[in-house]
Amino acid sequence: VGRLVVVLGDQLSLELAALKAADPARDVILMAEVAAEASYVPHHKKKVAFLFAAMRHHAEALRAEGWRVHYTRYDDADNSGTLVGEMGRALATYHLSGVRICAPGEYRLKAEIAEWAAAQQVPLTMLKDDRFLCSEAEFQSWAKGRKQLRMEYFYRDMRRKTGLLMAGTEPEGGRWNYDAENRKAAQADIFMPRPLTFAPDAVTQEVLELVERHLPQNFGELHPFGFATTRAGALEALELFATQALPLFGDYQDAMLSDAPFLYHSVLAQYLNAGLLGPMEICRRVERAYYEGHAPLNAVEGYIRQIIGWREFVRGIYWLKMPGYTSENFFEASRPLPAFYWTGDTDMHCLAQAIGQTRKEAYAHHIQRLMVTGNFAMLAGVDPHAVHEWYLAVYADAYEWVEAPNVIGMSQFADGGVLGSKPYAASGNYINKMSDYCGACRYRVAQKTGEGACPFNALYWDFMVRNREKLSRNPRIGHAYRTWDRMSEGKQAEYLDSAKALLDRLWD
Ligand code: FAD
Ligand code: DLZ
Ligand code: SF4
Repeated sequence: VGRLVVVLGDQLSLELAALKAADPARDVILMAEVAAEASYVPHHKKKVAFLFAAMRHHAEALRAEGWRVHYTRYDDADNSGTLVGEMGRALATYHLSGVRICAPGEYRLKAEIAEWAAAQQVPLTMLKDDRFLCSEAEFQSWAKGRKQLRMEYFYRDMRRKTGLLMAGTEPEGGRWNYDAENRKAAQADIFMPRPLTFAPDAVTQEVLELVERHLPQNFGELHPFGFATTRAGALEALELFATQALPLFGDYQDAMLSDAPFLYHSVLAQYLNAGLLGPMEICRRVERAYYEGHAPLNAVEGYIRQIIGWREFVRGIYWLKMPGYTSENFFEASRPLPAFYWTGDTDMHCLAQAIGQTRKEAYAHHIQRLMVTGNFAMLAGVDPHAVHEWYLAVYADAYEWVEAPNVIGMSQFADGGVLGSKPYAASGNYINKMSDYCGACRYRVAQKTGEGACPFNALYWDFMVRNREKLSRNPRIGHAYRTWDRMSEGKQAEYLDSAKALLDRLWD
């Protein structure tokens, strides 16, 4: 008797471990579009459309390879609405003996499937997802006994393990990290290649109509839709990035410009996280650009670090800390998320830009996520769980295993310093340095307090003062409190009064 092989919406790879272990003659593959997955947060319409269209194309690719695929469409009359419901139905329909699946990326779904199988007495084989370079067990043994978990040391081990940018046992160029050469501010007249866009084919068109019909309340704009929905398209997008944008990726990695949503970023995370591309093939392609002399070492090293360093590191932290990680709240922040996070309707130009492009593209780059939307929510004292649910909904690349450590840990410091060593709190000055936003803003970045002052300025000090007890022992923050203590009482009161006035207005 054959088995049911389940392929989840973010497991769209023909190399998946669950397929390698399966038998096309006897086993049946299940793929299912279900309401439970489409609605556990109000996912961006483009995210759902991308995933469903990519799932449908992948089902075709599997059939072309000789697999028998049972595919549940979202609007099938007998769709039970959950993945375990569809698994139960398929087991009965095909008289199969059990389920084989690669471990889901999210704790929630992994637990649900395991509980269902135990309750139904369905034999379940959950395989390690070998699309990652570092397994959960490897990360745990790396983390064990370390007082602090720091990405940089983990990253060096990943360089050694993969051999990427290695000259024997030494790092290429003699240094592990070239960030000192990165992080330039951008000017509006630099040339920027746009990421490739793809005209929807008939399969994708049908999905777009489905999303419009069934998920009209979800966040974001569905049209125009230009994501690749096949592996071939994703490979083209990788090629364009490696040849056009990569050379300046490092220089402008932290820059922000009005109406330039992508700059020199790769916009590949949605393909990588869904399985259309693999981390090593991306890194090898990028590494080749260095050895062939097309891209400098600072760009190539910086890019590879994001994938084999940060991406693997945050996944390790996720599995180390779950369950419970998404409820952490170090600062005990409890305010609701301001409504403009959903509409983009705010006079703060930096936030209007970051949220506006998020609505349009289901995309914002790292510094927008960290230093604009993330920073503001932390300074304003928003409940980190609400912030987490927003990020999980609005980005095409968002799955909890990668989103939660970035939001709860890196951006909100809600884990108290497991992932990062200090909060990424910044006043308007940082945003002004790294962007052209402030010149187009109704607020004045140089004005610290009072009507017309940049809200980040007073909120920054309010945040620091509010959390002094929790932060003052942190050696990387002490200097900020020394600055505060040197201010006159009158100045301090102006900051705190301005912040109070701003906070009183935020939730009107
Ligand atoms: P590039 O800038 O071109 O970077 C290359 C690749 O490196 C990305 O595709 C991604 O795979 C990887 N990468 C870079 N930084 C990180 C990081 N910090 N963690 C993990 N991978 C990284 N990334 C997600 O994939 N999904 C998320 O839901 C997500 N949520 C985030 C939330 C916040 C608050 C922050 C600060 C960051 C978040 N990130 C997330 C990380 C990063 O912002 C995105 O990976 C990146 O913006 C995706 O765009 P890109 O493909 O153009 O990336
Ligand atoms: C994100 C998502 C969505 C929107 N829809 C589906 C779906 O209908 N069917 C499916 O198999 N997977 C979907 N996914 C991806 C899953 O939520 C993802 O596999 C888990 O979150 C684990 O990472
Ligand atoms: Fe943002 Fe302040 Fe600059 Fe306006 S002035 S764009 S609110 S940082």
